[in-house]
Parts: sequence; C-alpha cells; structure tokens
Amino acid sequence: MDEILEIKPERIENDFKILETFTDPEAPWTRRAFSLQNKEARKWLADQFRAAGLDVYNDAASNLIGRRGGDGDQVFMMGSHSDTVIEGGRFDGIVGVLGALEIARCLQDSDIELSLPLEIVDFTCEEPTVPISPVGSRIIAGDITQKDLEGVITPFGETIHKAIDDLGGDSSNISKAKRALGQIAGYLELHIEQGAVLEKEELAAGIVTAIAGPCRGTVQFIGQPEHAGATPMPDRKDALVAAAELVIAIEKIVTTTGMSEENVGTVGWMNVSPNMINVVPGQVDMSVEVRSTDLESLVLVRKSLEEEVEKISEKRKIESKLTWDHLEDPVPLPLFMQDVVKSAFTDLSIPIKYLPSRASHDAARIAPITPAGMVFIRCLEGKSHCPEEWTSMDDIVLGIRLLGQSLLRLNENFLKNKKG
Ligand code: HGY
Ligand code: MN
Ligand code: MN
Repeated sequence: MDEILEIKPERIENDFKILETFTDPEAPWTRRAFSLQNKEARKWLADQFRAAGLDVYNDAASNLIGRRGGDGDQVFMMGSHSDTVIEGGRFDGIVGVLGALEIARCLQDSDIELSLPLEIVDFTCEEPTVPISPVGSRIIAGDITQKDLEGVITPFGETIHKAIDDLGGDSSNISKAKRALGQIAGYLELHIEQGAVLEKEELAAGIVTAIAGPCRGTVQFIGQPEHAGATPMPDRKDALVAAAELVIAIEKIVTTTGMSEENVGTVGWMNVSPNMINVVPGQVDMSVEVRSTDLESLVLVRKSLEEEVEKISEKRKIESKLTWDHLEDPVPLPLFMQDVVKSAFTDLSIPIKYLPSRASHDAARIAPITPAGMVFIRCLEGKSHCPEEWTSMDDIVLGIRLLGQSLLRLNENFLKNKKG
C-alpha cells in the first residue's frame, strides 16, 4: 500500500517544543498527572486536537479524546500518555500522543475518511503517580472500579475524585468511560523503546511482540527505634538493616529465577523513620517492583519475594507487611496486529525487527478489550525516565509515518474482514 499521509516534520517539531514547556521549572521534565502542568498541557493539547478538526471531549476517567469520522459505537484508537515521572523525559508517552495528533492532521489535510471513526487519546495518569495507576486506560478497560478510587490521594494532597474531575472527568461515575470488548476495533501506540536493543542493532524502529507486566507493591518493616549509642548490636530490631537485606535479595531473586534474563526488580523509594542519625530506624516503608515478559518467571519471582520478606522478619524478629498494589501479567500483542504493523514497515521499506517491551504501556491495559499493536522507535542509549531521555526528530517522524501507515493497514484489514 502506498504511503499517502503527508507527515509535516516542522509541525511535529513545534509541538514537542511547546509541550515540553509544560514542566516543573525546577525539575525538567516533570509533568506529573493531576499537576498544574498536566492541566495546562491538557488545555493546549485540547486546542491542538480541535485545530486538527477533531471533536474533543474528556471521558468520565478524564482521558482527553479527539474524534473524527462521525458517530458510531465502534472506533479505531491511537494514543499514549503525556504525563511524566519526576524529572522524566520529553518523549516517554509524548511521542505517541503527538504522533496520533499529527496523523489526525494528515487525515484532515487529505480529507481521508476511514471505515470507522478514529479517536486519538491522551490517557490520564499512565505513570505511577498514584498507586492505582495507570488510571485512564485501566478505567476504559473496566479494570478500575468506583471502589478502587476510595481513599486515593494524589501527591498534591487532593482526592483522586477531585483530581479526575479537575481534568474534565466524572469521578462519581467512572463506569461511563468503560468500553465493551470490540468497541475499539484496533488500538495503535507509538512509543520510544526505553531500552537499547534498536540502537545496538542500528535500527530506527521495531515491532512490539509483548509487554512486560509490572507488579508493584510496598513493604513495611516495623522494628524498634532505640538509642544508636546505648543499644548493643545483638539487642537491636533495626528496620533499615532488614530493608537493606531485602533490597539485595530482590536483585538475587530476579537474576536467578525462571527465565531470569526476562526479569527485572527495583526498589524505587524508601522512607526511614524516625530518620535521625542517632536513632536505630524503627520503621521502614519501601516500594518493590518486579516485572517479566515471562508469566511463569513473574509468578515465581513474586512468590520468592513474599517468602524472603517472611524469612527476614523471622530472623530479625521484627514485623513485616508486603502489600501488592498492582499486579499485571505480561501481555502478548496479537499476531494479526503485529502483521498490521509489519505491513507498514514493508510499505515504507523499513527493516523488520520484532522485540518485547520491558516497559509497560497503556496498550497493555486496554489489550484485554481491543487488539493492540505498537511501534517502537529507538532512544539514545536506551535511557528513559531521566532528563537524558532523547530520540531524534528523524526517528520520531519515521515512527509517526509507521504509525500512520499501520492505521491505514488496520483500516484495510478491517474492511477486508467486513466483506468476509
Ligand atoms: O513503568 C513503566 O513501565 C511505564 O513507564 N509507566
Ligand atoms: Mn514511563
Ligand atoms: Mn510510557
């Protein structure tokens, strides 16, 4: 199929330049979900969606949606997220949102109508700014219920209800945002790889085969705060030493369990109390996150981690509590969606490269209700979730061309199946 969408690099470049200005000025690039920067960026994005001829609305989950091609229950969907981690990158998620916007503009420019309406989406809160994240894509998939919102407070001290409402959602009735299986005829997401496989093989783009499942939780160790000078070592119930043992144990578990090369494990934050130089730490709260593209290994890793917490707490005679906040299995992307994306690579004469995603994406969260496909573009040294995250405008333009071509191929596929 010929390439008929005319991507405009200068438009895309301009979008990135403007969107990245919506950041915490002290910590570029930080635009956490529900922050002031997120709200302001959303207003700007909504204006761009409108200027691209889209009908713009927020669903009850507050996802920002631009729609073209009239009514009708079933749609094609493309998108990603524009919220970031703290001092994250200018490209994680953003490439997918601005890429979808550019495709919508190209469709408007060339007056092309697809066989179904198209919705482009900026999903709310993809990054773990609140424990129940990702919020927007999980609500669409029916994976977050009204009850799950209870008690959730954002880092800005607001209830998740107020935060969703302030972003244009309807937190009292989030089930209105839920889509039934099949309502989204196909979903496409463009994203940076956040790994270095493409760069090492000197490839600009790749076809995603599966998405690793992130399992996130918190561990609490409760020992006994004591005088750091007067308390003999054997008598201590030092919560921080217990936590330190667990940090080392997690690294050992993920690197020796199952298909270990598929596993990763991280302790991202830790709170020590009372956090004073001359007091034996009485309590530690810490995050644990393990992931794998292999389900069996992921289950074994989680089980070993739970056993390890028990073991440490028995040995040190201190209390412990592990709570899993969010469990995700690895998500294989349907072969026919991989073929849709592959045909786009062939159309544009781009070398074919299949690879799994070790980072997770909105595509994984809506995969249970729609066939999802992903296009990856390389990023510098695989870096992401840090200010050094970078990808070239050439690779971004190529990624958007592949995204657009995949959409046309998805449309052609849909029409063929409809004719039967
Ligand atoms: O953590 C992730 O994989 C994604 O960036 N939220
Ligand atoms: Mn991310
Ligand atoms: Mn992302």
